[in-house]
Amino acid sequence: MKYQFPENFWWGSAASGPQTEGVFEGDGKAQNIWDFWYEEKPEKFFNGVGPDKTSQVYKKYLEDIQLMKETGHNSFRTSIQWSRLIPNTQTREINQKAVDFYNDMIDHLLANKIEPFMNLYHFDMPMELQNKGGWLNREVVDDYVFYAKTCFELFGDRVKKWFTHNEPIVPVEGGYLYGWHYPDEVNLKHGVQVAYHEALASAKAIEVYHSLNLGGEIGIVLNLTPSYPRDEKNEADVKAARLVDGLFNRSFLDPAVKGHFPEDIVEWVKENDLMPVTTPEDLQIIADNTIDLLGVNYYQPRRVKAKETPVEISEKGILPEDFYDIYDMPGKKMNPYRGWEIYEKGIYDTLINIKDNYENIRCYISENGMGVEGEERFVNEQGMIEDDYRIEFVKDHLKWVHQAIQEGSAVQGYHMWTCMDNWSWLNAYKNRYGFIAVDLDQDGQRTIKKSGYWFKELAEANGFD
Ligand code: BGP
Repeated sequence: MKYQFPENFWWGSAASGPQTEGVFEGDGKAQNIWDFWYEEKPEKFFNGVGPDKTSQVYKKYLEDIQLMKETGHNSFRTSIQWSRLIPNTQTREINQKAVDFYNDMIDHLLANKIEPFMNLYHFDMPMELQNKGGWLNREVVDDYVFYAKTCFELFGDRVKKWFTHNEPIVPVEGGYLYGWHYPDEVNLKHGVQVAYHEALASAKAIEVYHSLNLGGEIGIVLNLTPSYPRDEKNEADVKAARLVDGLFNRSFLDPAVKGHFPEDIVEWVKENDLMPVTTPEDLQIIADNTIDLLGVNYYQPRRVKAKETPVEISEKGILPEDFYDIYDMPGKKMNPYRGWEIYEKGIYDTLINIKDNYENIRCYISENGMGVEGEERFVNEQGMIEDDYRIEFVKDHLKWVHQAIQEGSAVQGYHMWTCMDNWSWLNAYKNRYGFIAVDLDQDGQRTIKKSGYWFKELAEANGFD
């Protein structure tokens, strides 16, 4: 069977500033929460590798753009680093070196026929702003809007696809529940306030973007994790799965597309005394400024069952897990390295949900990928990593994307996580995701993997057999 994709389908990959650029003397970048956390607790990071030693894209971007061409990219997403562009959040002075860097990268991408998609916030709160509470502090929403406007004005003449956040639920989970992000608190009430401010910041940035009439589109990138009940006939399981879907997916998807928070979740938040501080004007701004385009990151499903284990509420207050249990489904297919289930049909279910329940808004797969540890063992005699498992993974997901298109989904493209192996927060370089290998011992030397060459054929044929 031939899987042919619509004309002008976006083929490419995604990355982020903080995971790729690196920190160099004299670059004028200020600390963000990752630079700070690494300085404070380097032992938390896999093999002690921190955000300074990323893939050196700040220095190597010209070479990298050629590699993107060689791997079939017609589009590429990264993010601007807030702490690079506006190092001093008091004076709000712009770092000209950052402007020159992003300008040159954007210009070279365009000259090589690779459309730049630009994200604004990818987990990288400037440390100065975190010191006043980060997303917990309402003032930071205004700081963010200033940052967003600055980016639109500087780069919006050429960048026509913007995203306000990448996976805004993750800073909530990571920073306020599960300890993967600074400030490493356990406090759901704070988490709810953070989520609210992120959603508000997104709507305000969209308002500014549209008012500037730059002729492009703006959206948000969400990690939509379809929630499946253990047993569809068991009401308690279904109810638990619905709550989980509300907390982790609809909490951002609904305000982004429909302009309001989901009623069942608002109720739940009220019942559990977690209401954030809001104003009626905020809710109007959220209602009036919905997205043009949705990025969907899809890695894994969530399997859920009704709460079976006893709930012990600690002094830290309630947690989402007090209301459900994770269902460890027997026989599920796993990526053993990352510990994530591989469920290809989840990408289709997500796209169909968007088609049926979210106005079939224009969307694209903004991340999908497979992190594998120890890929050196797949290097062949020519020095190339033969990552056939990754090719299979992509094909198996694309078949379902294709199916969704047949059924009317407005999905516009597919971006892999990621272009070249990059630094992934606490996991650092543990799991490699790239089309292109990066050798940290050889000054970040790049080598295209088998999947990278395959992706070029895929993009050129706009499909595969
Ligand atoms: C996504 C993030 C990326 C990247 C990826 C892989 O959620 O948007 O920034 O980190 O996941 O994550 P990990 O390294 O945790 O496997």
